Amino acid sequence: MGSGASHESATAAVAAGVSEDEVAAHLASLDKKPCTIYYSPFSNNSMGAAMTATACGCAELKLVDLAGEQKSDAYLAINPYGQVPGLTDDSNGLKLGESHAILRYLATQYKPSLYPGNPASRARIDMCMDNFTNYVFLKCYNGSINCVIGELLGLDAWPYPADQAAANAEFVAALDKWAGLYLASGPFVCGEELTIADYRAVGLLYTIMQPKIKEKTGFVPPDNVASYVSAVLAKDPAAAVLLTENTGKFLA
Ligand SMILES: N[C@@H](CCC(=O)N[C@@H](CS)C(=O)NCC(=O)O)C(=O)O
Repeated sequence: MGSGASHESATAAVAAGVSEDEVAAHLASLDKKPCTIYYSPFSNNSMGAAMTATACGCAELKLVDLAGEQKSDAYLAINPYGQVPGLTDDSNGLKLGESHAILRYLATQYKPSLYPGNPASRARIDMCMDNFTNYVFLKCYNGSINCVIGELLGLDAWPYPADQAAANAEFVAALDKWAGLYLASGPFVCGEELTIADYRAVGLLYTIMQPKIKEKTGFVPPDNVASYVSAVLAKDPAAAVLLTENTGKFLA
């Protein structure tokens, strides 16, 4: 990827003795970034990719209009499932869908400290992200969150639950379980430094703290989740800007 030496990835560069700061300086010097991240402000799957790519300094962000652009032939050539996020990397021709695959690729290729350690450490990050998606994120579709987003977008895909208080309690239980597993030692999911697991989780966790969610559903996030979001945004001001400008404006 260049950076003073010729290396295929930042992982290889760092292993060869190049510092991540040198990799970052090289990326910052480029007129055109190698990657493009295709995203929508209404999609926390894609906000995670947008924040990670911004932290890596390797990508331009491109909005996809979820009114149909995601099913266009041009976009299906990037992500055959017609969803955001998508990624292209001009340096090697890669096209990718699937948020977790994109986060792992971005870190491995451009900023390995975001996906650090040996296979056991990385497996822990993988498990955290999969746990989050399967047991927290996907709960939003029938519970406290997507009903509000659906209403604001004029979609009837996610009606309000018949028993809002029960849905809220179920979502709090899901958050408590995940937070108990991954936020207990903090300040971040894997300790002292941000990893891709934080970028995977923080978009949704920021979303659930927004005023419109409480106004429409009465949902109040657990205190430890709110503190965690504040810690992530304080650590990465660029992520804070992305969330404030996208999710925050939408749900103010
Ligand atoms: N498993 C996929 C899910 C992606 C996904 O559900 N994307 C949604 C937005 S959050 C989307 O593009 N929806 C529009 C559609 O399905 O047409 C991932 O993690 O990237």
